[in-house]
Formats: sequence, structure tokens, C-alpha cells
Amino acid sequence: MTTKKIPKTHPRAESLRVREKVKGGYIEGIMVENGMISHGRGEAFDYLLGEITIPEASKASKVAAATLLLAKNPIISVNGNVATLAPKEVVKLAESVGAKIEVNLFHRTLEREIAIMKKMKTCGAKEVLGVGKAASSELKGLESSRRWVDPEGIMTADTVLAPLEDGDRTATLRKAGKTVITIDLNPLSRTAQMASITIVDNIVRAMPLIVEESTILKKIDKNDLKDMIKRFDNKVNLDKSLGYIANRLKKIASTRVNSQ
Ligand code: PTJ
Repeated sequence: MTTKKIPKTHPRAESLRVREKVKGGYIEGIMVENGMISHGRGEAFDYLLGEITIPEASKASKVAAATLLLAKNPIISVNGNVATLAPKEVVKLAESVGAKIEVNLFHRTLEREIAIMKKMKTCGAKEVLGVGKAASSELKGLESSRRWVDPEGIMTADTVLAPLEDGDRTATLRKAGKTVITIDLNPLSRTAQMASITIVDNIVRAMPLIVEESTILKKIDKNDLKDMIKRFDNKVNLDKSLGYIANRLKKIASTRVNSQ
């Protein structure tokens, strides 16, 4: 089904539109096959959330925007799924908070790095780090291809926004003393559990929200932003996100029982 053929009244219209984007990203050589599997897992969790931005995700997005605004050297790490689903928002956020953009892939090939760089540049990015030989620094303690990073980017960043990430790199970046912000629909994933700030939401909803928050928070006193960040407890917020899913399922189960 192409985007044009998705009926507006279809209850899953938005989800189907996103699937079309996923297909497009794969055809363009940006997203890898495993990225589609990963998206399917994300969809399952989104279904449990009711495909909405829950209050805990709004809160985490606000804290993420504040953290990026206060960072000295923030980086947005882009993989195939991110470049497929939110390329324009990555560029907008990078401009808003003064962050650099770096390609960092789990299933690394030079062709995909170049395809992603081109996509980001088409969307307005002036510079894209981490492509080819530019990823010359090694993150020690990491075995996957994600260990190759740009010395001008992730290697020297104090804050890394790494959406749809794998647990190993999150752990390595945290060990290296960096603040890691992630967007992950699965609140139980290792990345979600290990990040400094976890936004349990679909990237297609979370990224525009972080961009919006960053433009609002820019006008706020830095000390107030620092207070907001200090008050935020990622573990508590994650527990509440899980609680949200559990309560929603209980509610659905009880209505179904009552209606039988
Ligand atoms: O482009 P590459 O080569 O770097 O590969 C990227 C993928 C995503 C394939 C790679 O990083 C990977 O395998 O990731 P994982 O381990 O599947 O983790 C991705 C996490 O993102 C999972 O917890 C998914 O539930 C979650 N996720 C998937 N789609 C979305 C999502 N979270 C937010 N929004 C989504 N649309």
C-alpha cells in the first residue's frame, strides 16, 4: 500500500504512513533490514502506549532539550532508522541547540554512511561527522562497529543524543562520563535502562517535541534549566512509564471482561 492509498479514516493510518517511510528508507539504502525488524519491535511497544506521547515522555523530552541547551559539546548520533524517520527534525534540533550531527552505525558500510550523510545534507545539515575515515577514534570497551567515532564529534562530546540505540554503546558512553539521552519505545531495553535521560516515545513524535521545547527553553534562565535537570530522576520516570503501560493494559482487560 502506498501512502496515497492509506485511507485517512483507517484507525492505524499514522502507523501505516510511518511504515511507508521505513520501506522508503530501506529502498534508499539508508535503513538496514534489521532496522525494519527493530521498527516492528518499537511498533509493538507503541501499541501498548496507545500511540500517544505519555506525560512521562513529555517530561523527559523537556529535560532532554534543557540538557542539550546547557551542554558544551552536544552531538546527535544518527543511524539508519533515525535518518529515515526524523532527518529534518535532527537538523532543526542541531541548529536550535548548537549540536553537531554524526553518523554512527551498528551495521556499518561506507555506502550507507554516505547515503545517510547525503540525506542529512538534503535536509539542511551543513556538516555531517563520522563518515568513512573521519570516524578514526575508537571507543574502548566496545566491540561493535559503533566503536568507531569522530574525534571532532562523539569522542569529545559531553552530551550525546542517541535515539534507537543499542545497550553496549550506551554503557560505554556513560562509562566515558558522557550524558546519554535516548528515545526508545521499549522502557525495558538496556539502553532505556542505562541512559541518563530516556524518552519512551516514538521518534516521529519525540523529535518534533524536543525541537519545540528547545525553542521555548532557550528563553529561560540557565539556573532554572539546571534546577529542572537536577530534579529529574530517570529511574523514577522509567518506572512511571512502565506503570502507565501496566495500568492501560489492566484497564483494557477489565473493560473487555465487563463487556463479555
Ligand atoms: O542503522 P544501524 O546499522 O545503526 O542499525 C540501527 C538499528 C536500529 C537496527 C540498531 O541500532 C538496532 O538493532 O537497534 P535495537 O537493538 O533493535 O534497538 C533499537 C530500540 O529502538 C529498540 O528498543 C526498539 O524497540 C526501539 N525502537 C524501534 N523503533 C522505534 C524505537 N523507538 C522509538 N521510535 C521508534 N520508531
